[in-house]
Amino acid sequence: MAAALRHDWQNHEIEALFEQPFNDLLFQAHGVHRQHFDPNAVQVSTLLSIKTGACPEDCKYCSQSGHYNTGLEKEKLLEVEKVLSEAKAAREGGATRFCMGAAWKHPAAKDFPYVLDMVKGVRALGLETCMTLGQLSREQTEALAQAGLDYYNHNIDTSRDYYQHIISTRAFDERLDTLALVREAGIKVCSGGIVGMGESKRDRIGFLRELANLPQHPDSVPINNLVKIAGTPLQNAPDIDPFDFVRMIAVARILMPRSHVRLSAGREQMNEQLQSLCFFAGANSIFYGDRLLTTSNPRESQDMALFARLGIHPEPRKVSEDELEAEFSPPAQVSPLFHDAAAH
Ligand code: SAM
Ligand code: DTB
Ligand code: SF4
Repeated sequence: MAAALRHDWQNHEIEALFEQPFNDLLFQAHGVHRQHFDPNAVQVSTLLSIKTGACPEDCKYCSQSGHYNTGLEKEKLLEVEKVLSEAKAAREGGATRFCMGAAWKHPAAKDFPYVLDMVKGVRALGLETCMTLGQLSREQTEALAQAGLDYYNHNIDTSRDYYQHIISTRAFDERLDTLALVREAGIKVCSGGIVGMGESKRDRIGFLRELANLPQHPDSVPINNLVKIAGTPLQNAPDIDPFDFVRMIAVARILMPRSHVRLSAGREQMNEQLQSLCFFAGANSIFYGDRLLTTSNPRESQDMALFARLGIHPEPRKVSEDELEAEFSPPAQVSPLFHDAAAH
């Protein structure tokens, strides 16, 4: 029988997981993974930046912060129609979730009705919806839930102690406040962070401990490997040892056995062998599509080929109860990912 979920992890226990020999850690993580998931299924999400650049926050890793000169061209909030045509293309490509990100500290009242229309429109296409818009008020979380938003992404990014070295324009606890509002509104939580920002091993432990000890584990946990952006204070951050990156995935899997752990930004800088180790260690979600928000991602055809070589298939989208009640049938998804993987 699967062990009960824990929310009382101590630093020394997490440290002991990390300190195990690599093979022991991977064996344990993969065992946990198999207890809870099909080990050959990977959830596939596509990202779109719906409002780019000129962000008032000073996150030291980000191409979109207005505090640094990264040469990024800023863009106003995209038209709803444009977002829907991108979502359609993502669906045709085989994605089951569409994640929309905006470079805001928090959404402004004038933009919010458009954001709600995006949620409704993307959902009507038969895709799961995810938004990441910064800090939210209770009214906003409730309106998003009402519009049918499935997931809200709001990363804690690193340990509580290291946070102030990475972002000075907001406090760690404000992130937790928004996460609590998202949960209370009944929206699924997506929260994770970044490694490779010069953080210590202790910070990596503290970061995962913070997520695992939330009252409820995030449904989705993105682990990003820093994409170094010229012009940001972290442009020359030291690379994380690739085996330590795999260890992060493995420990996240053990601490949060039922959450999807996403191998997120930074895949383009990883070879396929490293990515497959991450899948073995318990990663079961990726960002799929040639672009992340402002940087590039492996080409779709490359990911399809990798899935096929590994015998991995995309995880089918779960149809929600209200959709079933409305006898909604999502458009038949002729997923090239699935067909390619099945052909091998
Ligand atoms: N502005 C909103 C916020 O910060 O909550 C949403 C968008 S923001 C770009 C979403 C997440 O993307 C960040 O929390 C961070 O974890 C990740 N991210 C941003 N830039 C990154 C980079 N250069 N490398 C890796 N991850 C990055
Ligand atoms: C997350 O954890 N990673 C995504 C998503 N949530 C919004 C963003 C990655 C951004 C990578 C850098 C860029 O493309 O700007
Ligand atoms: Fe703004 Fe989000 Fe980038 Fe921070 S991570 S600068 S909040 S877009």
